[in-house]
Amino acid sequence: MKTILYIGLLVFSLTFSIAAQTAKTSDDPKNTEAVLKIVTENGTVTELKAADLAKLPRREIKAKNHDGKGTTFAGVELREVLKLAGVKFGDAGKKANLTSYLTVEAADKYRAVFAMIELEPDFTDKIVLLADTGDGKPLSKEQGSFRLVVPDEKKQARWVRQVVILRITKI
Ligand SMILES: Nc1nc2c(c(=O)[nH]1)N[C@H]1C(S)=C(S)[C@@H](COP(=O)(O)O)O[C@H]1N2
Ligand SMILES: [Mo]
Repeated sequence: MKTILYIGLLVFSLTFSIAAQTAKTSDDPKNTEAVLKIVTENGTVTELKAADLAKLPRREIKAKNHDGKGTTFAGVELREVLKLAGVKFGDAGKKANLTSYLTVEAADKYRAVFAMIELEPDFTDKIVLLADTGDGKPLSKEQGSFRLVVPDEKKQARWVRQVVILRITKI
């Protein structure tokens, strides 16, 4: 009897916490919720909202998916997102960017690193896009609100889905 009561209580509290989670992450028309966090090398946390990202220049790129299908992704360049947290590129930043790296962290704990210098336009034309649409439609639930698209790579392992944290570390 006691066990049934405990299980009942567990199910109840689980349902309740799931409901609370959903309420927190549901589509808010006012875009007041943080959608992405940037942690810079000194530990400063910048919480970005959808409205912050909406102000950035958008870019479209055609790339081949993991399944070999061509898709037109759209979103903002990762470099531009990092600038919102005060990260510098070009003359003001490239020296520091030579000795730091970016860890892109996903909701499922998947992670991939980029050397910051890979995002430096003086060094490379490489595109690292933080995409939010594919062929004009929002990304699937599995891909998350944002996924990286790195069109010039032979493997899609750094196309991190469900990006939630961008973390910069000094070597
Ligand atoms: N969050 C997250 N992103 C991820 C992965 C993952 O397991 N979790 N797998 C990576 C790997 S190894 C590949 S090949 C691609 C697969 O891309 P797809 O989702 O378009 O099939 O996603 C990458 N991004
Ligand atoms: Mo992969």
